[in-house]
Amino acid sequence: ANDQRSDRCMYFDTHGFIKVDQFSDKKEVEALRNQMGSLAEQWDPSSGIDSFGTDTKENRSRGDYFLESSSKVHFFAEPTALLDKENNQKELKPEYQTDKLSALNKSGHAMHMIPGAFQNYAKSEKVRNLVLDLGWKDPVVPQSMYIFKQKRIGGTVTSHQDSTFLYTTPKQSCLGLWLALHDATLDNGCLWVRPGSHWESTRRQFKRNPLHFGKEAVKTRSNEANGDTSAPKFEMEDLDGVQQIPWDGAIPEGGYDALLEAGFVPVECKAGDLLAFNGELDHLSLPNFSDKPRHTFQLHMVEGDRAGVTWSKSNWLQYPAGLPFMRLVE
Ligand code: AKG
Repeated sequence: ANDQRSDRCMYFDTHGFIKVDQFSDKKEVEALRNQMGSLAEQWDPSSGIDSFGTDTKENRSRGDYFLESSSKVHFFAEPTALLDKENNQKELKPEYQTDKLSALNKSGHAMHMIPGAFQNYAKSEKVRNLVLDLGWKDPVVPQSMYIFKQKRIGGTVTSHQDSTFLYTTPKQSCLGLWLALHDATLDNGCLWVRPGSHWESTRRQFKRNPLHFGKEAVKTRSNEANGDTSAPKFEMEDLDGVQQIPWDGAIPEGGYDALLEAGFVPVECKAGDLLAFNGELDHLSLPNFSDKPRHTFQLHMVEGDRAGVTWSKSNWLQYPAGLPFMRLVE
């Protein structure tokens, strides 16, 4: 068992990711999909909804519903499934009103904080053992995400490193556990990774904009009737000294050649397979035009204070005062 462990560690260290076949059995995969089914069923879109896409403009303009999802379960629809109403409000297009699930892009960011299959999985011995095996010392879980990648309308996830969104100091320490809840294939938008890219530094940091959240901004805000400032809530900062790779964002039309040339490889998975990857590994997924959905559940962890690592105060995701991130090791 020891040899096996060091093999997977060595592969992970070298390439930035590993695939673990059948990490979850059929029963667990079904329990996870079912819990999301009932959460979505209970969700009333008139109480809150927003869209989710991953280009730079969409990243910067996220609003309060996103911000408040840090320690809750909020639902984000595909932009193409929503209609704009007055005052920046959105609603599901009529064809999705009786089938809310089919409109969803993702749910986040604290499924692991409520009792049930998500939490059982997050706290499972196999998750803890894997994470410790891969070298994490004091792993804590800032967020979980359920990505739907729906049949026909499931959108692109542009190339990015997760450390951009889960930034820590004095070093990056993010680890993503991406669990396939359906078979993920080239047809329905499997994940693509760029092996070895985790040796490059984090090239961008997604930050709370001080012009919105800082003291000056609060002053401005209190003068405004609608309680908001004109400064966007978030900014995407290019980090000094990091060479920008030619690939960032847009997915080319027509074929996979350009992606392969840029060094990306597709990782097809069976339902229950897991990809564990370093937060600095570049990855993306293409749209799903097929007639099969491709659900996944993701846990993102970082090192905690007992490993000498600090969660950046600039990260978009901040818990309410007094609520700690879930620890994997007591
Ligand atoms: C992420 O978890 O950071 C992803 O990029 C997920 C992409 C996907 O599942 O399509």
